Amino acid sequence: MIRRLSFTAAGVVVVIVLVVAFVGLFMLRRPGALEGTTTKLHLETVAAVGQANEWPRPNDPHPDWVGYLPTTTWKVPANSTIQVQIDQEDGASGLRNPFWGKVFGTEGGNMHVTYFDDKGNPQEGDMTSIDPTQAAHTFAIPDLGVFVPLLGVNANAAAGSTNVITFSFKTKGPGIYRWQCFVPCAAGTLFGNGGPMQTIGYMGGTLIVT
Ligand SMILES: [Cu+2]
Repeated sequence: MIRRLSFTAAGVVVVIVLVVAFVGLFMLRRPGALEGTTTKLHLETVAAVGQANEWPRPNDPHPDWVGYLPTTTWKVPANSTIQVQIDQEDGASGLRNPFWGKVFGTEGGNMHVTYFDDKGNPQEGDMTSIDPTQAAHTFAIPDLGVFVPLLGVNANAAAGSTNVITFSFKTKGPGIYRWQCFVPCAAGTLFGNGGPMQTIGYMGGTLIVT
């Protein structure tokens, strides 16, 4: 009887240790916030965080996940204009809802994009929308009405090419605003919406407005 009890107790301890390890190593582990408060966000979107050009994350627990880099938690001032540059290195996954191919909530209602055409030649221009099938990711802060589709790198562009997307938007009062990608870009997960789409530090995060 005592032996059976001690087996049970040992089993319970093992389960507790595993749960704590799971929570600590996988659920709570996430990149820290960008240091300081800034009005300029410079970000990189990649097909695999382990192969980023600008901000590699060597010890990331999911090196093959899509992600925004260097991190997805940013501090910005209230009632200010925030300038954003996104160096977009991923190919297109396509939007399930074509509505999100349109730009909303940026200053001027548009974005500036440098990209590569079907012949692989560099192009640039202001855009108010993109072909929804050509979206790699989106930058969206629903509570601020900001939605920016990020054009995927053309398959005919040279390997390692980057599209550069710039735009600005205005913050409102202090608070914590959730932001996320709306492209089901998590290849290999259910409907593309698992893994990095559900984990802070990859395709979603928080805008801390102070
Ligand atoms: Cu995405």
